[in-house]
Amino acid sequence: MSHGWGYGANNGPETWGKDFPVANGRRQSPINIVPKEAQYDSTLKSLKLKYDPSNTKGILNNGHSFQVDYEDDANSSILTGGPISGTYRLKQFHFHWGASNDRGSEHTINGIKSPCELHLVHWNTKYPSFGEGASQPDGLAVVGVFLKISAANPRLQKVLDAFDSIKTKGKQTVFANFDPKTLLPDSMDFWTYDGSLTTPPLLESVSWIVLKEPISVSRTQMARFRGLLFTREGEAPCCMVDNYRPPQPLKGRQVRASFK
Ligand code: B30
Ligand code: ZN
Repeated sequence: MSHGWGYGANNGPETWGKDFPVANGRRQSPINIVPKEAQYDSTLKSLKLKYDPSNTKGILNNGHSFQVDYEDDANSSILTGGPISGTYRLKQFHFHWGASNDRGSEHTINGIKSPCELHLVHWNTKYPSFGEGASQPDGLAVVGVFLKISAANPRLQKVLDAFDSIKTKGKQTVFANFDPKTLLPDSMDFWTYDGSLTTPPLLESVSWIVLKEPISVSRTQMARFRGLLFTREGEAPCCMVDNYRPPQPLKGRQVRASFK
């Protein structure tokens, strides 16, 4: 583990518990969602996302995914409603995906994997920063969106077109004026449960909001995700694929649904 955690045989999800014992905690993510077991909760509010595209900071290959970062020093890009109280600020969004289209998502539905999953990461403004929220039980809220193979998604194109500039770990480039709301499906129906970050440090601070309706991605677009590399420039290239954690034990947690 001299190079830290990753998704390989020697540093992958099965090994994370050695350095991060919370990997075996009470509220780990992702989970397998069984819609028949989810409880409809009429008290859940509708989700409200209000994003300011001018807050977009850049796009980065962080060596385990790529992320688009947002300025979070004011309440300009926020999530409210749903299962959360108060206001959560957008920090970044990123994806998890497979080496082939039969896997790649972190959450599964009735055991079914999607080829890719989008995560929009927000932090609770009752705390002073993302970093402080990340260690509080109500500190973070992540909206998860499944991608399904279908028609090419024109809303993804600007992201995909940046990949040439961030092929290797540590590379970043300008990425401006992007409204992640354009990536969301028509329906905001969701499941919600209390969970964790799905990568180390696996902190148990996330209110998960997983949308029922997927967005589309074409086979060709999925192939472009797989052209990114886990590795740095000059290292033996290793394609960024299968960067997902498999479902973790529910341990008695309740999954609630915003819809009947
Ligand atoms: S996720 O949405 O549960 N997959 C983090 C945020 C969201 C998720 C997982 C992790 C996170 O902020 N991790 C700590 C920060 N990272 C930098 C980063 O944002 O990308 C530090 C690191 O791991 O070394 Cu990766
Ligand atoms: Zn994620």
